Amino acid sequence: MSTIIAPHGGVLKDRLLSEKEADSLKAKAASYVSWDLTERQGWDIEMLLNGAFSPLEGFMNRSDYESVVRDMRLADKTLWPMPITLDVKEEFSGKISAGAKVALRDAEGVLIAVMTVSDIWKPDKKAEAEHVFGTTDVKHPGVDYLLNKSHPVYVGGTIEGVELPRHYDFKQLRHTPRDLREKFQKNGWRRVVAFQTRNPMHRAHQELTFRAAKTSEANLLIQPVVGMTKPGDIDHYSRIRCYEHLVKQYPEQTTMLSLLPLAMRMGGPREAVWHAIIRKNYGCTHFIVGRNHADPGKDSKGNDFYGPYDAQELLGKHQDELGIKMVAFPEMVYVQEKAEYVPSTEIQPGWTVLNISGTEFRRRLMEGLDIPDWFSYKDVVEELRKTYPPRKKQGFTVFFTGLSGSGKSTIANALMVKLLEAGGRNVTMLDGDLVRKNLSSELGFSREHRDLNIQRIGFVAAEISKNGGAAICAPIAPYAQTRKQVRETVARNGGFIEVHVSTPIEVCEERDRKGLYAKARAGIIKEFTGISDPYEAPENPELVIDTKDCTPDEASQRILLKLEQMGFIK
Ligand code: PPS
Repeated sequence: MSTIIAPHGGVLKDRLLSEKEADSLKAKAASYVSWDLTERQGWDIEMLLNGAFSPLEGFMNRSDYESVVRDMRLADKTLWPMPITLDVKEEFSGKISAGAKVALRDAEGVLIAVMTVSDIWKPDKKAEAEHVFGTTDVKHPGVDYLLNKSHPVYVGGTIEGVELPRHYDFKQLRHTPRDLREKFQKNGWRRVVAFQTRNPMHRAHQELTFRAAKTSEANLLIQPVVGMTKPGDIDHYSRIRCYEHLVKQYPEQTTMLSLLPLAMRMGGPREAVWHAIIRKNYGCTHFIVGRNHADPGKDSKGNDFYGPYDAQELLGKHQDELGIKMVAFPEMVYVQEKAEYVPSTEIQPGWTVLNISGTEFRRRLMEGLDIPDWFSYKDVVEELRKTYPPRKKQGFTVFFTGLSGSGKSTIANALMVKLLEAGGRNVTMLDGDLVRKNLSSELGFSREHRDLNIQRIGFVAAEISKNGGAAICAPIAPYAQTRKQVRETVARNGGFIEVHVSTPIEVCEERDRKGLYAKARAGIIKEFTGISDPYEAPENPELVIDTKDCTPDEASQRILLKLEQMGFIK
């Protein structure tokens, strides 16, 4: 572990042991109790070990935590806005006490660090959410994580690092604060302005960062977040390929791209102060804060959690104390008459301002529509088109739901044949009976088992859709919540079309092709859907088909038309 003093950036404390010390600690750690780090803890520990969270020396103890939550300061009054805590299961906390050593391991069991426990406590998470994020609304991703995903007990203590978490991708773009400080020094970069991003960068971002570098007479560090960002964001692989194209747009030797292994909390103003501290640790002298920095989106009433410039305001108050300068920028917009980008604050009456929102940009990608040159660069758009192919090239799932005997399988089979006839995609059938024979043979019909069955179908369908195929699922799937989960999983990377086969129970029972209804009425089959078990009809399916009124041919034709209308088939 070392303390580095560089020309700028101030004191930096990293928490990594020398190779020899690490080897000896590894041997001792075999007898320590182990905690497997969660994904977020994995990112946090990387930033603790490499010094990006300096002056923190480990996961916060109780007094630092309480002081940070309340006052944005560590117990010794050093400015630090974000709690960095190790949350563990109650059961695990029972195995340790103050003074204990805990081996912190990654998901594969690799020893990353050893923690010397100082405190164990149960936090008031609602109060934490209220103070840190200004809300307890779980629409806020930081609050949702805190209240719904993190474990109930916090453990504080210093850490000694054995090795940094391993990454196998984009290795040449990963640098520790020490690496970057050394690079800046070697390149003679005396002033460095950092730009943080979790989105692809287009011309407006290039213009903004270029201007920021010019006005602050500094070199530019583009530092995209590759840890956790806002749920639904574009994956970092695609983004980084885009940034690699974009850096070519700056004058040579002026700009550098480096990845930031940070787990964001989307905490707006507090998060901006935190990011500035991190940038100072990486050796930067300036930090760009634009509109809606680290913005969590809308709350459950549709209102903004924070004002667009709240982050700038809070960091503005603290920049002198931190010793890093904020470069505040308004939004950049394209003015048609001038054929250039200007800050939105400089727009003159009569100018035609062009803009494409994120949602509109996605729509254009999905539908394979034109994206104008004034908005982005050809290479960047091409890269994104690979990640977001137009709908006709995307995979999809047709998910039938309905009672036993409603006609799901018959329509599903007719649809499969028609899709095969049309060609262009591999088609996979996940019929209820078929799945229960091959994938879920050990499951019964309790709610728990039915949910598990549907989750498995959803998992397979999502993989098929992600890889461009067509999955046809035809289980009963009686529970709305489970169907919703499947929709969310599939829709991340493909189309989802829910078809409610709404044939009334009397008709299903009258058909009783498998003789199951008779057995259910006689009590021979228990928990039978529609008779002795619930069926929750979908509220907003893409299609409702009652087989009383139409033939399988007509029904499958209606689904084809729907797929065509949605753009999945030509
Ligand atoms: S679920 O609820 O989605 O997991 O059900 P699924 O996997 O589609 O299985 C339904 C088929 O299993 C037969 N079967 C039963 N259905 C409902 N309730 C009970 N108790 C039951 N026991 C056996 C039935 O043949 C279903 O097939 P389909 O094709 O729907 O008629």
